[in-house]
Amino acid sequence: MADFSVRDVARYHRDGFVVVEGLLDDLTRMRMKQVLADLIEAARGVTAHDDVYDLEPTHSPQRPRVRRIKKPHVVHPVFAEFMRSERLLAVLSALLGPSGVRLHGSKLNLKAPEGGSAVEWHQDWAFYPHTNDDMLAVGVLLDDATEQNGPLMVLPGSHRGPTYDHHGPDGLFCGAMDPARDGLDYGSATPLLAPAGACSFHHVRAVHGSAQNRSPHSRNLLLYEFAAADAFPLLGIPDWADFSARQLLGSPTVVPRVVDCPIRMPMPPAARQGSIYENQTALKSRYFDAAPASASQQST
Ligand SMILES: O=C(O)CCC(=O)C(=O)O
Repeated sequence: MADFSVRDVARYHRDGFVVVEGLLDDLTRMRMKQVLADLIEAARGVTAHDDVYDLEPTHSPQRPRVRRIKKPHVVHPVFAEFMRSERLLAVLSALLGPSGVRLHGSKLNLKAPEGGSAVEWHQDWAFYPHTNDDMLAVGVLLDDATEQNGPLMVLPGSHRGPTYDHHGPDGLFCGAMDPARDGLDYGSATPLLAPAGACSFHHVRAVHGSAQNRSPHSRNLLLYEFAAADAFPLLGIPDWADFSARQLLGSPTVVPRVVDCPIRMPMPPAARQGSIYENQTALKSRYFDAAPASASQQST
């Protein structure tokens, strides 16, 4: 069982992130990696982004390159089981407070060796503002996170700052901050380096991003987004049954807790929707190198 202490909770509130080693046991991690390998193999027959796959620009049937598995908790039970594990829920409860815990969403971001895509600086809060900001993302390391393989990086303390503009020059939401405009010292970001099996927890307002994978090893990161049960989405609840089914801890409520937080709405929507990678193609001044382009690129 992983070590998680009151000091970790304090560190999370101070820095906007914390890393807990050993939360995911090796056996489950190996099962997840096998499921992932099978999904990548099956992507040989996929030519365009769909409900499961977001593809790298360099993807081809001969050399399948997947950038993201969408909603892994729906795609395979191994990913649904871990998010309900007692050890993970105990940490979430300590970080999100007494109202309970609701899953907001999940994704599995893949960075293939030598070139897996970068993710530009952003705040998750800019995508899905809620009535309060007791929300976070858990990054489950399926592989070691190293300096070279494009680890998640977070600007410490940024979760207590403004909500930055994530709109492009055309006025549409683009899911990325403009490094030429924001004046932040991105060089001071902390890379969340840890051995496989560790989990990182970053606050929904923390500024974060990650570079291309420059190593010969894969960097596969399973992400779950969680909210306090009394945080309600400002963009609305299209399906109450689904919303309720995603509550993993605590009693159901119809009473949102409302807290004064800096909010920007992700409107009008991005020109290229589907995933953050697609949204961010609208950004003019990138901080990280873009993935190499390819004629086989197709978007949904
Ligand atoms: O995969 C990564 O390194 C970053 C992912 C991320 O921040 C996101 O998908 O919102």
